Amino acid sequence: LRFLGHIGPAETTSKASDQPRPAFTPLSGQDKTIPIRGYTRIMMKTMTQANTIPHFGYNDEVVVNRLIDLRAQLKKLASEKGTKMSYMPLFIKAASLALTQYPVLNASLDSSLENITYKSAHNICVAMDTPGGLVVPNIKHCEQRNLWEIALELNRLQEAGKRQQLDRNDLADGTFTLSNIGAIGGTYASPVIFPPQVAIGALGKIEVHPRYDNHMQIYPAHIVKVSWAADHRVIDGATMARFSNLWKEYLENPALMIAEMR
Ligand code: CAO
Repeated sequence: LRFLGHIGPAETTSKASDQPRPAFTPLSGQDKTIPIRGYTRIMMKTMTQANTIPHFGYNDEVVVNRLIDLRAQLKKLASEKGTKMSYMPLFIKAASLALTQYPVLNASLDSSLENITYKSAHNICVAMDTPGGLVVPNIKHCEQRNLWEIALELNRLQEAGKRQQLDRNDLADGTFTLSNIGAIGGTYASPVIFPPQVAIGALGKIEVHPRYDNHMQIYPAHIVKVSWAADHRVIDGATMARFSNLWKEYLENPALMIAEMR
């Protein structure tokens, strides 16, 4: 467990949807101006920069019936491993495996727009809703971590985010981002790239919908919708679609994902 020396035992966790942000005190007839600080200040800077990126959007739906079975098994074992197992570690690992085959999505563009750097590490950022606002820490070297290691690190970041005590290092050097807005609700989103990264994916809430199987029989499909955005200066739509297809294949057939893990 090369990366896990700093991780303590599992702490109490709760759902993002259970934790409404603290509201401002209702205004009482007077305007109030407050400085933009903390996580919101970082969001303002990065999103202003992101606004210069031509975004290409691509959406799809993923049937996660088998993934749900796998997650249920892992969830039962999670407390023994000192963590919790949500769907995020599975989404993250599938992304890392797919990035191995489509490294242009795990890259960064320099400010002069002359060079693209293919990053060797899959430092996958996770957008987090915290009492201090949106923050985007990353899990370093997802390509080298197993599902438990990703889950442990995600837990640590989530707990540190809630306390607004993320380290500078947790926020630095991310290479690709996933945003699980479905933890709060919704289906599709229009995620905004976190520069200098070149791609981001947003996940909706897992819902049951009727779908046809190969024999044209209707069955209850558990579906998660995904919305990708890529920097169209360096990534074309076909590459984005092929990456998404592979990520989807891993999640729809988790045995394939497990077979490809090192
Ligand atoms: N569909 C269905 N269930 C979901 C789900 C989804 N998309 N996402 C989470 N859940 C369920 C989990 O399975 C888990 O269930 P159990 O209690 O049975 O284990 C529970 O909700 C826990 O969710 P969680 O939110 O604590 O954990 P997570 O790992 O799924 O997500 C995090 C972690 C940090 C991504 C999430 O808490 C969060 O902050 N999401 C919001 C991201 C956001 O704001 N994005 C917008 C960015 S742009 O402004």
